[in-house]
Amino acid sequence: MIASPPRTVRIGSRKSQLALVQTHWVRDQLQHHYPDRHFDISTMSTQGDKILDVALAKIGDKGLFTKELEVGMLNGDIDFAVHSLKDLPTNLPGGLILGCVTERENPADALVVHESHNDKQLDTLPEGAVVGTSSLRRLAQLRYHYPHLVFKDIRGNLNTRLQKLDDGGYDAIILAVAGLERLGMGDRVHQIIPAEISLHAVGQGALGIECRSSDPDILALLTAIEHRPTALRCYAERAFLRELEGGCQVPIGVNTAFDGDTLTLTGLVASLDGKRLVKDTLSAPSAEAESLGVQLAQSLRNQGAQEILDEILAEIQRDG
Ligand code: DPM
Repeated sequence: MIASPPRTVRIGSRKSQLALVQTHWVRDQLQHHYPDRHFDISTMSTQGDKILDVALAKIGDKGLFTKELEVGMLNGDIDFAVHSLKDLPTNLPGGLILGCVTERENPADALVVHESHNDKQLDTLPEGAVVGTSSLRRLAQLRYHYPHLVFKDIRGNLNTRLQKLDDGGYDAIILAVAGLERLGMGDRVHQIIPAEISLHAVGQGALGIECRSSDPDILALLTAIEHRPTALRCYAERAFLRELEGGCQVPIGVNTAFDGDTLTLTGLVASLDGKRLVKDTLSAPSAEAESLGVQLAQSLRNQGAQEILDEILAEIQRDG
């Protein structure tokens, strides 16, 4: 009997420039490991790509950038989807799993400045300088440290945001280092924001591949590009977020590091006015990554994080 040739692997991606760069990178890696397999990319627009004028935190749907791709996987139109891991909800629809996490790039945030501030850093931006971000996490932590700065929403893809900055609508904006670097715009990173000032988002800087839990062929292929230390760090971070989050974007930041097999997780919950920060650090062996995240979440709750989360949820619902 002649075995039938292996099926073509269909990869799903959002259409944004960043998403396509990430998906092509994954495709190229897999093609290198499996020269005889055929890989195809299909692109889809997600809700998050269509709604560009509303602050993300107010849309409130956690699957903003993933839902259409998930329907595609459950229908069998595509076999897996490549996401920025930080955009992948911590609870996935039944039948789908986080099948693979790739090696993380720099997970920090960057300050990007208007040319008139080329000689400044976060510490030296003048009173009243307008800083663009739509991330409640960035907003709350930066307000805490720099109450004299003014924060203003900014939406759109990376190029749109950089254009709005260069056109003078903002004195500075905050973006992920990893996104700028992947798009070949690493030269726009003016200052890497230190973890002591602002903790990064859960999963930031890593790619997450979502696939059907019942698809051993795809799961086996993906092991070739899995980066275990990144995966363990992100499991801890995602367990922390899953344990804390309501149904909306809240100011939650993390940092993780390995020392031998010991994983250390720092987590933070901040109030929107930047007046209160609840922050703590715990360590555990890497095999206990998920329970480390859960434990840290419980510890922050006991230190006042729950009141902050309840207030934010009420505020977002009130503002509709
Ligand atoms: C999520 C947030 C943002 C993105 C919220 C946060 C930033 C939104 C904004 C969950 N997704 O980080 O607190 O600043 O208005 C996003 C970016 C990347 C993936 C761009 C960015 C690239 C970096 C990566 C948008 N998603 O954060 O500057 O892959 O980690």
